[in-house]
Amino acid sequence: MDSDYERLGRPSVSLDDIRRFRQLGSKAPGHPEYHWVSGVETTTGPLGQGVATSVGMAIAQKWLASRYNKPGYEIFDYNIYAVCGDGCMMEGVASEAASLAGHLGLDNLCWVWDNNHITIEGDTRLAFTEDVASRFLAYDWNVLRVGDANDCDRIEHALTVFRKTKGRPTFIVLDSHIGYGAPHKQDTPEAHGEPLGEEETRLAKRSYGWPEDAKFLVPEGIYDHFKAGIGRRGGERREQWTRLFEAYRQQFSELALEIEAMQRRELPAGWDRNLPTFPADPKGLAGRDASGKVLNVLAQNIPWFLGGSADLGPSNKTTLTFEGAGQLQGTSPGGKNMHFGIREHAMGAIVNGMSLSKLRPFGATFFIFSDYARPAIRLSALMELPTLLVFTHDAMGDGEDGPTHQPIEQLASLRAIPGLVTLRPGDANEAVEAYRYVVQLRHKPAVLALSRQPLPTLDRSRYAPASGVARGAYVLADAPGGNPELILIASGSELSLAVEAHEQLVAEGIRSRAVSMPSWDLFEHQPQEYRDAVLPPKVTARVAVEQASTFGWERYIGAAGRVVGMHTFGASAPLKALQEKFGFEPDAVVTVAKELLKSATAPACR
Ligand SMILES: Cc1ncc(C[n+]2csc(CCOP(=O)(O)OP(=O)(O)O)c2C)c(N)n1
Repeated sequence: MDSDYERLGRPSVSLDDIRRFRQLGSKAPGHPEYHWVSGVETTTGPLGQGVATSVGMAIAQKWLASRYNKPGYEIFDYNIYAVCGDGCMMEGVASEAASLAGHLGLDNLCWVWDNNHITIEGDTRLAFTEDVASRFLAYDWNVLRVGDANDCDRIEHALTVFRKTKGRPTFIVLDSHIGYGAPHKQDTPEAHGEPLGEEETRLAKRSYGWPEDAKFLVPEGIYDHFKAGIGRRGGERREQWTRLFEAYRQQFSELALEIEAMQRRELPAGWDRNLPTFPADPKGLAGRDASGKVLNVLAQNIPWFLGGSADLGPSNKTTLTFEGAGQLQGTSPGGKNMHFGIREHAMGAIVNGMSLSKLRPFGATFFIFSDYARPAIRLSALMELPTLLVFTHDAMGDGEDGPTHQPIEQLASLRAIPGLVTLRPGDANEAVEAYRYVVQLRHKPAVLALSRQPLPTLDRSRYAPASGVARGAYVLADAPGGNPELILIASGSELSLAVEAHEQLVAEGIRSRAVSMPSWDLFEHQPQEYRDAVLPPKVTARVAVEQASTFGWERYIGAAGRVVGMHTFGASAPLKALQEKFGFEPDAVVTVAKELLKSATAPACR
């Protein structure tokens, strides 16, 4: 796997890579990393994440089969296998995902639990004594047991039962011994994370009947054995599939084109057809409402664009309402409306699994609960997957819900994830442009933070076009004649507030410029000249307005600037009262701006 997409016909990991295990540049890194070697289907390492991702892969396989398979043409006919450890069984994300997999009856999914009873601190009895098998039975999985990890016949039998089981995922409990064959380390935590050591390695090799002194030994005949076995079988299967797909292309050319575009992460022609443009409107539209309209257009134009919410669809406005959108359920695996249930973490991982299978999935919840999905979002970025998370209620717009529901540090925290595009559009047209941008991403995930409350739709005949969103920040309104002495910078829900303050300042003869900055990440990627044109270095009087943690804003406002932001958690009250309490009103912003200008022009103390 590389940025040109899977390339076949060359070795993925060399023996030398394995010799250089965990060394810089080795293709055998500490944990399996997608993008680094072909054959690694997902990055794992944070326990539970891999198995949760496998549920997304299983959902995707069924969705793909449902849309593209035709009688005699089983184009998508694979199963998904995941091997998991005790740690995976303890992690909540695995339980969330297993619960949904059971609900959806994903009979294409098989988890094999390496039940060796050992984790880092010792025996799992230290902290883990539940009956895991019963738990999975309760999730409505088919639970099988193989009492000895070395019993290949029993393993084969269990896998055969899996392949024959319909309507339920399969969970195989495989009893095993960590460090098997190492006489002093077997069944101990030392076998988990430390090298066995020279002597113990020798003894382990002896117990296998392996040459004791040889290192990185590939015995005579192994390559031939592989070539004649897995190699030949794999080659034949691939050829068979390629022939089938060629025949499929003859019969179903449109669908074949879709499959190929999807594999390359390209969009179909006309993907942006009917994207709305919203007329100026002082009352405006909520970011979530604009988003809902755009999602419904995109999901119609892009056949493999689908998703849903963690039980907040009506609030996130993510429900796909067009005819034929359908529900994605066990009995209708080809639907487009997903219901993740209240399982944000699993949602993040499932979206990753779907994206790894080349669909364009989205997940949704309140922005505050992005925290619950964050580990999976981080992995989307690490894997360079074009996933999309739609987070609504971007600030204090949910007023009465109070501080538990009001995001403060979430923006700063997501902005800190390398490679993640975090976008907080400031009006309905910026929301459209945000989607237009992110849906074209092929190797980056994106997060949208959208308002709950209506935001004025800015008059674009008066202000700069919303297409500036694609550059991360743009001059929305400038000082008359240019040459500003003050810059107001805002994003999302506070954009119209900054515009009002700007108008007031200009009316008072202050040369103010209003900059809309929906995405730090995109702005950082612009050439220096562009960034300097938007934020001229010589203008040091800068005020950022954002209903969120002020953390990080120094980079744009400099040492002399001020942030109208949040320094505490929010509070439970109607939005208007909160705006007043926390200083998010035009007059308050104007006051801060004037103070700043005054201090900048005050004579220096002697
Ligand atoms: C989310 C997460 N928490 C903690 C760790 C650190 N960690 C790595 S391995 C491990 C123990 C895993 O035990 P098990 O799954 O039984 O693996 P085994 O000992 O069989 O190799 C822990 C706690 C991690 N990788 N991911």
